[in-house]
Amino acid sequence: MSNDNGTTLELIGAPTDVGASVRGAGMGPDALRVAGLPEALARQGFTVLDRGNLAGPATPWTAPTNGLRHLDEVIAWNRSVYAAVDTALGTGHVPLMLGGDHCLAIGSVSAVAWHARKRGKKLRVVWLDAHSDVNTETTSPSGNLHGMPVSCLLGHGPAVLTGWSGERAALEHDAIRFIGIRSVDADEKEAIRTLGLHVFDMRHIDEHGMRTTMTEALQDVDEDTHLHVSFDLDCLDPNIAPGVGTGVRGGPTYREMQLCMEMIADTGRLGSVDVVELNPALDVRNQTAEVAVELIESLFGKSTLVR
Ligand SMILES: [Mn+2]
Repeated sequence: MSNDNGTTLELIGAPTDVGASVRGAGMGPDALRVAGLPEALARQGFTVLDRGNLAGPATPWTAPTNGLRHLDEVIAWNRSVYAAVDTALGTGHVPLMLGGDHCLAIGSVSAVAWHARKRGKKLRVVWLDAHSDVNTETTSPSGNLHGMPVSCLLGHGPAVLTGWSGERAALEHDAIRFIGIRSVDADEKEAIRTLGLHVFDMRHIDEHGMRTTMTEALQDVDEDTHLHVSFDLDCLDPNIAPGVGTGVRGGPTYREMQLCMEMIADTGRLGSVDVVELNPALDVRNQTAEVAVELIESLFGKSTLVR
């Protein structure tokens, strides 16, 4: 291809709602394909390898056991995601894990953390979300694991879901920046304080703007940093992204989110991405998937303005 930019992106579909509260996120990967994600990235000069969808257990929709819902199935799906992301990174490719719900970030970020550690790279995770996802089996009101991936990655989740990166904690508390947060349970607020997490909530964005917020969030990203973006589509305001299971009003606007993505792209350090919680069953004419594709284009360096 004449405009080949030398980077290969691997699309890894993980079609499951195993950690979610409502059904439908399992259709997310195909909705992103229908919205033209592979073609859009190819037009930007990337070589795009669509690995198709991983296989895994059906969601049983049973009640939680010991505060955790569908734990065995969550482990199985995350093992598959870990293996696929590990393979992509091992080949020098950039993995895009298409969820699926946000529990799948346990597998993907653990694999990224293992690679970063092996190469002596600093890992920085940008967590774009309405929620802080830092519940545990003792604090979660629902037992749904899509509300717990951050705890697991920090080494505080159930033992079977921690330590996959070679250390108990895949992430140190100061390796993650939360953007767009506006729905935090009381116990999660306590956890954020106790753990010393860096949370840029909607009030911060309201008061300082997205530009200052992202400047702060990306401040110490340098040439030795592997940047991972975990993009929960419920970060967006439900007006522009209705196709999510747990929407919360008052999120970033389309333009604010574009700027967020463009500033991440400007670092030149993006090495892996999750796109999760797209729920086509709740969407309107696939518009959330289409917005997601436009934002992912910006995340990979397409400027919406002429520069
Ligand atoms: Mn989330």
